[in-house]
Amino acid sequence: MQDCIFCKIVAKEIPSKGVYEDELVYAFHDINPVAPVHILIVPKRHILGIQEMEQEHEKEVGHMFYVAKLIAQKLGLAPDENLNRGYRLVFNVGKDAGQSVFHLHLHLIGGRHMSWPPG
Ligand code: DGP
Repeated sequence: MQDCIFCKIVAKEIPSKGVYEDELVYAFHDINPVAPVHILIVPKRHILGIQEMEQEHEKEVGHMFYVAKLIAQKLGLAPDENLNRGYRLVFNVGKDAGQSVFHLHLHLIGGRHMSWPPG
């Protein structure tokens, strides 16, 4: 999609620090990390956000979670047998929730202790 920053990142027209890529998704480091690890997982196909998700997008959205798990394992964030460590997976949906880029993306955040509820 024209003028979509994440479409341009997927197309490598804008540089990014990639960590994973396959036919459905691309994952890269967030430019403005909120934790020691902050990765964005985006579908290659332009989807505005979860607010515009259709059933036909289930494959991509499900895959985004699986890829998040693989990246978290690779980066040493996966919970151990006592469920210590861990990470957070977040979709911001709409402006009140903090969505600022309107191309679907899953935040993978970790490497520090996190509190609940989020701000
Ligand atoms: P959200 O607020 O949920 O829409 O998250 C958008 C994220 O995208 C935000 O954490 C900052 C990140 N971001 C915005 N522009 C760029 C960019 O050009 N490169 C990278 N790597 N991240 C970006």
